[in-house]
Amino acid sequence: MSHDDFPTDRPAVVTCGLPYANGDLHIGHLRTYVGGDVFARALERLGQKTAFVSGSDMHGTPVAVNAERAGVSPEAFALDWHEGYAETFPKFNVSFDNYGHTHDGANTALTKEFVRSWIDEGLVYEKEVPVAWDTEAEHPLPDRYVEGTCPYCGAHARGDECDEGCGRHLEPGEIEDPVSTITGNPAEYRDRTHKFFEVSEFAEYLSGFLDRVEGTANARNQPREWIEEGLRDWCITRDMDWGVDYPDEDASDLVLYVWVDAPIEYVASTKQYAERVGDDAFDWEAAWRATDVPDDPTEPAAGGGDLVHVIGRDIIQHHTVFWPAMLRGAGYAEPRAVMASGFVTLDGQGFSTSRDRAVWADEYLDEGFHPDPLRYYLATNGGFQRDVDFSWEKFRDRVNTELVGTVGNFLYRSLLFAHRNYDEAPIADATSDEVADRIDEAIADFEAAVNDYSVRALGDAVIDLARFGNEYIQHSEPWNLVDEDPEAAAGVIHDCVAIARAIAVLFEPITPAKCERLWDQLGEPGSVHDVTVEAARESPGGDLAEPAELFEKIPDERVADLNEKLEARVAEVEGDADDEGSESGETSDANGPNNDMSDINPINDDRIGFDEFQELDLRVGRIEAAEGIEGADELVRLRVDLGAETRTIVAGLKQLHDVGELPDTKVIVLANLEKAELFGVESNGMVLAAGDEADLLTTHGDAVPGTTVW
Ligand code: B3M
Ligand code: ZN
Repeated sequence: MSHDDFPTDRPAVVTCGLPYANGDLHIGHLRTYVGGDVFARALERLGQKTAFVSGSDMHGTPVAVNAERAGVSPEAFALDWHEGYAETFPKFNVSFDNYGHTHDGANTALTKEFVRSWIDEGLVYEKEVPVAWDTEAEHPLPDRYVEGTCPYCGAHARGDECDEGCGRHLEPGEIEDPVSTITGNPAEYRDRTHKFFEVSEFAEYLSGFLDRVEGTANARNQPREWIEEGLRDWCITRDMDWGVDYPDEDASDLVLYVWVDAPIEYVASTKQYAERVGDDAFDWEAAWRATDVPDDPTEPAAGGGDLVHVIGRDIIQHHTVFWPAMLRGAGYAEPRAVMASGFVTLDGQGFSTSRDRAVWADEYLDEGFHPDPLRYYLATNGGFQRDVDFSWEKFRDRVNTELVGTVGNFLYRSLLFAHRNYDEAPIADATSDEVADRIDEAIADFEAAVNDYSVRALGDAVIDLARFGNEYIQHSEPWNLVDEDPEAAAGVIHDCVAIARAIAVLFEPITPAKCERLWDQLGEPGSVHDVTVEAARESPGGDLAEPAELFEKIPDERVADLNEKLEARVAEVEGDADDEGSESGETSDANGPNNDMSDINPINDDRIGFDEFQELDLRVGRIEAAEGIEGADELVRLRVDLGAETRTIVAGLKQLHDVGELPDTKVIVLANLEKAELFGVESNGMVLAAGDEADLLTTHGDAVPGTTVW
């Protein structure tokens, strides 16, 4: 089933993964929230009724462990961080319609309702499982209280997730060589009775769901492997005090696993929003509840709205396997899309809270930077699912070139000229056809970006329009026309103001506060946050205010100063303590190379001769078979027909392509590349692909496998 394009006549809900209420936010964390906010605003600009919700994740061991270290109760600890987040997000113009938390009554009540419906449906059973135990502290060791070795890939892992290796969720009892994080002692396994949710019942349903779900390619493709290798039931209780109590007397000593009540907050938070604004403004049940759940597992439930989850790429399994099963089991609608963002690295390396190697959210603002340039950087620096790198140099370059040089420059020269030469917005009869068409094209690009779940393409739509604006004003030379042909000059300026107005509307999702200021400068009534893209087509008519530069250039000295501060801080911490390395759960080199391939590199001026080119043996190939490689979350093993022979080639395509659809694709292969061993597989050649999304190079005619490529 393919979904209707946005905007639809259903209510949409955009959610952001809930931050654990357990520590400071740095700009790496902000990527998902900015991405979600941009997407929600873009939907609203298309006229889609949208609720944008999230909340703090208050429960579980991520909070309990840190609260224990801080010597305070988990509740007080989590509430404190929660209040901080609730203040920080709006400072970055991340404007949730509701930002709740998982410990409030709305969520705990709804969570219990979910669990009761699963019990009623016969989807919950009891089983004895080995639970890690610290015999010295006499303490059960759920989740982050235990560390050890992942049984799937051998990486160092936490009790419930292989955070440094294959990314899989781990069930209690699975981790090998368990060690207590309380005492550092080897842990013992003890049998305990726990409750299980029958995820295995949903295998057929989930496989169909993955065919339907939209969003980024990693979220659509990665889970197939987990389903194909067989779904295990999910332990939904823990031996802890902190959490939502299991809603049944026979297990009153257990709390629910944090991943049960956490996503339910998406629903609870929407409900809180609806209760505040009234059902007419937003009907949470129409958005979330199914009107009918068919018995046939291949059929989606009827009813519901357009649910879009924006998350980090480390929690794809929770959102594409457990969560859809949880929803289906409780009579709710299914997600329409999952957008999973890559991580952010800092100057090529992981952020590290313990080493203070981070650009903190508050610090960024305290340095006097406006939030919108950071939003622009985070939203557009790479495809959403790719890891991106932040450095002050790269930030400066993007701000100075694109925001100041392209957008700001166009706006300032157009509006200044208009303001100086005309008392009010220069009203020609209408926008010229050329400019009206170009604005229509930008609107079409914007709509396509939303339907493609690409926040980056939303930015491109505006930058391209501003580039056009600069060329247009440059070649039309209104400053020369103003005396000779004032009417023609007024026409050009009208066109430029029309482009400026369209920029204000179309750039609103990414730089909302700056666009509101631009809207005021244009003398437009109301708020740009309330208009739809149709407003980008309307003729400008406001009284122009004296324009001011919209974006500020970042001088080189500023960058040097910021780098020095960061280095000094890291050196100070390193002087104080041994290097602990990147903390688990934070971005680090282990999360993949710096894939910041987004910027178009200048073309290499170092020429090579034709002879050197001929040394590359490039051939047409045809993929015969493709499969994932155990333990490698990006790699696939391809069997490629090269005419004279068939080769095994390893390629980093797993997160970017549907592996099942690769066979029969024609590709271009560098056939005489040295062999290399990757995850135990010998790769004999390289498949060529372009850019961030690994767009595979192919042929457009009938060239057969083995044909040489020149
Ligand atoms: N609290 C944070 C994380 O694992 C976790 C997300 C919950 S989303 C429902 O990234
Ligand atoms: Zn693993």
